[in-house]
Amino acid sequence: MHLALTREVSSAIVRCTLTHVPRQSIDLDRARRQHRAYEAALTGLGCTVRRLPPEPQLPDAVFVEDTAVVLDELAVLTRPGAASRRSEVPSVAEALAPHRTCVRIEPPGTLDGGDVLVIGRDVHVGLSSRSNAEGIAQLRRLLEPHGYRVRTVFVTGCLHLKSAVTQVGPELVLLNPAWVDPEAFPTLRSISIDPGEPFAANALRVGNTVLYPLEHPRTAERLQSVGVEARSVETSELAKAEGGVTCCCVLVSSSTTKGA
Ligand code: CIR
Repeated sequence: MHLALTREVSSAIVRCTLTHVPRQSIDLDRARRQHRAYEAALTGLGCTVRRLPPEPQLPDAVFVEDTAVVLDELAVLTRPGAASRRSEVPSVAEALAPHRTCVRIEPPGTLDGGDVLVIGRDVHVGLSSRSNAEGIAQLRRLLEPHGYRVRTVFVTGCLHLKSAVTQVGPELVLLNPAWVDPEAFPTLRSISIDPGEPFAANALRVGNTVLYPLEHPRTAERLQSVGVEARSVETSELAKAEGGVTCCCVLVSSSTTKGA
């Protein structure tokens, strides 16, 4: 159903970029164990997991989501807002080339995949410290010819749009109303996170199931109460690097392949 590109946790992760969370010590072995369990969970949901080459010099390279936006028609290689992350893109470009026509965000545009939430033909893009107006304008020019609507969404207090809101059902989003205005999604139903779990809005939807962090049990109960089927994964170590469940893979739908 999906190819899932992942990358092992870099041995340099202790030097990761941080914006909204204080630095805490990260246990590399534990982070890698949790990451392997995450990959196994993806496999359990029907994905074929393909690991990109390791990047021992690039602290944030496990967060592959930020390097590409993959749609059925094409893939957009991003220009991450953090300059330290731009060398993560070439290996992702190489892995995507057999599957999609690839286009790029060019300077002075910046865009992180974590700011891009695709729901049907609507592409919601967070205007954040990582994705600038020029990057969003370029994305709009690249996607509108394919029938997508690109909408700018304002986010505050968090790293990316998908720290604040993700899709958890066909017409349902999970969001933190302190970080994103629910009115930005007028045509969708929304459910709020438990206020005691501010980082709980990041869920990864694969088919009709969501991979969801074990660390947010009260929000998990809310999801369950509205019928969302969730599978738990431990994310405590990568959360210290400001990552969540969407960040650690790039999903490539195999229903569409290049040239098909
Ligand atoms: C960064 O600041 O870029 C990394 N430490 C965390 C990136 C997480 N990515 C994501 O939410 N898509």
